[in-house]
Amino acid sequence: MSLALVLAACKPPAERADPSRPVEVTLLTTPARVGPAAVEVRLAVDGEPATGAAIGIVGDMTHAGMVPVVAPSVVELGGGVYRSEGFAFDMAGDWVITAEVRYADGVTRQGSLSVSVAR
Ligand SMILES: [Cu+2]
Repeated sequence: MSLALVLAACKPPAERADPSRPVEVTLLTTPARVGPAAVEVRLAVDGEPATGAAIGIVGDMTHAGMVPVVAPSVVELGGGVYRSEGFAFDMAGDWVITAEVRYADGVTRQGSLSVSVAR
């Protein structure tokens, strides 16, 4: 328990939830299976769609010893909606997809989604 508290305390400000800048991560390819998967990220700032942001999408498994999967690119569709290109799950199990966002004004935030991936 004390370890969890220490880890939580060490999180940089960018990883904390910010109600004024929600980062909504959605898996469009369902059910989640090993292979290509489309990930969508929706951004808003104070209730308005956030355009012109740069986003990196990374998938990590919850067990040790795995190389993270990085989406080669993320395209902006407009209206605060962004979509990964080339992301793929390479193993069945529990994953956390993290979107690292840099807004047009330079502010950074993160959003994440936990996914159970089937074979
Ligand atoms: Cu794994």
